[in-house]
Amino acid sequence: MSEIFTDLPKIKFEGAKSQNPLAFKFYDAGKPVLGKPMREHLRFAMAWWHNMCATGADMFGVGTADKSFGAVPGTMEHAFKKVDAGFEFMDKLSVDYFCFHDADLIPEAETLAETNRRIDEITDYIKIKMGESGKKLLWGTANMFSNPRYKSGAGSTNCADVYCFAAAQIKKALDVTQKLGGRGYVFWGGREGYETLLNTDVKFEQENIARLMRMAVDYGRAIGFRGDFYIEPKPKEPMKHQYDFDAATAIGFLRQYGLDKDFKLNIEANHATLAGHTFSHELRIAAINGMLGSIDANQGDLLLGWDTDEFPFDVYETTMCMYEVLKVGGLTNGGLNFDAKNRRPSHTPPDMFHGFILGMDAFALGLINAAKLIEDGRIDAFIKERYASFSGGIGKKIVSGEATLSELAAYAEEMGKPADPASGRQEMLQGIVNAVLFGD
Ligand code: XUL
Ligand code: CO
Repeated sequence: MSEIFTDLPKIKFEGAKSQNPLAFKFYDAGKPVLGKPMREHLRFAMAWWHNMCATGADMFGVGTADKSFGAVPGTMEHAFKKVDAGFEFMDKLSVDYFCFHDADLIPEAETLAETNRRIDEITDYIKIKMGESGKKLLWGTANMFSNPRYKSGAGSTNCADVYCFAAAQIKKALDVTQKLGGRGYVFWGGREGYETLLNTDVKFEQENIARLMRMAVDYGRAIGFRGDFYIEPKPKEPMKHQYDFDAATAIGFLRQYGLDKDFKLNIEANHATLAGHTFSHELRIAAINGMLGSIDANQGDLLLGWDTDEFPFDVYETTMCMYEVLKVGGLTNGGLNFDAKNRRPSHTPPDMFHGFILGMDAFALGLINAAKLIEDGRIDAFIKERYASFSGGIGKKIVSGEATLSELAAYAEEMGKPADPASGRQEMLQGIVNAVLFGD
C-alpha cells in the first residue's frame, strides 16, 4: 500500500519553543500528568466524517478540499482508500482512536442487503488495519439524518417503515461497533425534533425514540456489547428544536424512560454554546449526574448561530473542560473525538495535519493547566469554605435531611438578622486562574 500523505511526516513533540508547524508544542503523549500519561487522559479520536469525507461544501458552494485519495468518490475503491488514508493519518498524528457513522465508511447501495454487505467488507479491512496499527474504535453510530428517508426523523418519524429502516441501520452499526471492539455507541438525534408543533405529537415521538433506544440496548447487550451508549445533546440544527436539547434535558429523558443505567452523554463543545450554555456547564451537569461519558472536542464561534465545528483553539475552554474531566476522575470508556473540520479556505492535506496539531496541543495545554489548578487547590478550598455554614449547626441538620420547614421557620424567627453570605469573590478567583496559567 503506497503512502498517501507523501510530503507529510510523522508528527513529533518538539516543545513550546519549536517553530516547526508540523510538530507538537505541548502534546507529549507519554508525559505523565497527575500520574497518568497524556494519551490516556485525552484519548484523542479522529471523526471519519470530517477528516476522511468532508470537502468543505456548504450551503453556498461546493467543496474545496480533495478527499478522493486517488479514487473515484462514491465507489468501494474510494471507501478502501479512505481507510488507508485514515490509518496513515492516525499513525502520523499519533491519534489512537477513531469514530464513524455507517454512512461515512461506504457509499449506500440500492438495497439494505447490499449496503450491509459493503459495511461487512470495509469493516473486515478496518479490522485488519486495527490489528496492524493498534488503533481503536472509540464509538460507532448510524447516520439517521442525511438520507431523505429521514426527513421527518428516524426514531421520531411519522412513518413506521422508516422507523424499521432506522432500526436496521442501528442493528448493523451495533454489529460492526462490537466487531471492531468499540467502547461506545452514540445517538445524535439530528432529525429527532420538529419544525412546528402544529404537525407534531411530541409525546408520541419521544416515546418512540425511547422504544428504539431500548431495543438498541437490548440487542447490543445480547450480542455482548459492554460499552456505553451515549446521547449527544444538541438543541437545534438541522431541526428548529431537537429533543436532546442539552445535558439536563437528555438526562431527564433517559430517566423518564429507564435508559439511564445504559446511557451516558457525549458532550460537544459547539452544541453546548448553541444551547446557550458554556461547554463547562454541560460537562458539569453530565458529571454530577454520573453521566459524563465522552466528549466531541471542537469549538464554535459565538458570533455565528450555527454549528461551525472548529478545531479547538481557545485554551481557557480546553482548560475548563479538562478541569471538569479531572474532577470527575476521568472518562471511563470515552475520549476526545475531534468532531471538527478545517475552514473552507484551509483545503490542503497539510491543513488536515494543522487542524489536529492545533486541537491536540490546545487540549494538552488544557490538561496541563487543569492539573495545575487542581494542584494549586485554591479554587477547591474556596468552594469548600463558601458552603461552610452547612457543615455545622442548623446547616448540618438541613443537609442531613432531619430538619422540617417549621423548625427552620422557628430558627429564623429566633435569629434576628441572618448572617451575611460571604463574597463570591469571582474576580479574585478569575485572577487565580490567570496566575496559575501564566505565572511561570
Ligand atoms: C452533528 C454532530 C454529529 C455527531 C455524530 O452536529 O455532532 O456529527 O457527533 O452523529
Ligand atoms: Co458531534
